[in-house]
Amino acid sequence: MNRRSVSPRDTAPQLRGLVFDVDGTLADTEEAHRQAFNTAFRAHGLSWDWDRDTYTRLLAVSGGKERLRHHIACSRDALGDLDAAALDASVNALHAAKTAAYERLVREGGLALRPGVPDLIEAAGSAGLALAIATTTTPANIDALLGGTLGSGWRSLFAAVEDASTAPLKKPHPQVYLQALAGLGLDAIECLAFEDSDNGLRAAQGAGIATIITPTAFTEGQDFSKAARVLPDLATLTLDELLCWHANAVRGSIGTHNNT
Ligand code: XBP
Ligand code: MG
Repeated sequence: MNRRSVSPRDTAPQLRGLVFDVDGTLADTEEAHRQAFNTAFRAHGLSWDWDRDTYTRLLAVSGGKERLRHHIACSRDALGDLDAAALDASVNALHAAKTAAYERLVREGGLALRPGVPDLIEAAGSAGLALAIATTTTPANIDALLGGTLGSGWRSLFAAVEDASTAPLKKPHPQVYLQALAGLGLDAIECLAFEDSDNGLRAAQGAGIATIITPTAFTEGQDFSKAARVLPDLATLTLDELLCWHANAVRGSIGTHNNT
């Protein structure tokens, strides 16, 4: 029997899934989030006003509600003197107002997807890759953004959508990526992740997924040393390049594995 030696390349896992972060990756949304937070503060009679520098620092905390709690604690605001139930109620009310303001901004202002994102989603889907979303943002925000950019049928493009409602442990915890892999029914080595922040990179890495970073003005300068690639955007990225990068990343990990 002809026993052709099987090289690692023959049995190397293929690229079968792409997992996308939302805010900052699919679209440059954080300025809209920042404005929505400030609109909610005014509507609730609060003097808080998060400028870009402040918001850039606060983005180190994933999750809008967690970010509000962090701000209340760090600014020693009077809200911090409330009992747990009253503080919960205040944070939830503020965040609901912010989410409504963000939805209005997105639906009226028409945020576009970042360069290359629509083409990559289409090419990957046509090539039979499974797509997933792994975000710490609120489901309503995803629907407002992707409904306005990919159309009302956007959900059918993604085999799995994991968000703040399904993955309460926020990035850099890997929970949202682990759940996205489970939703895809794929192993980490069969996927690539797309992120914009070091929190997101650490979350995807925690789930074992090689990650491509496209920073924004809010995240440039963060530590992306463990990323598979750092690109200004996805405008010139081709599916063939992705397949080649993935094959190299897998060979590298197989090589590492064989040397251990
Ligand atoms: C980024 C976040 C979110 C948004 C605000 O999400 O951390 O909290 O800043 O949205 P992603 P919410 O993982 O997509 O980068 O107020 O709904 O949390
Ligand atoms: Mg992000």
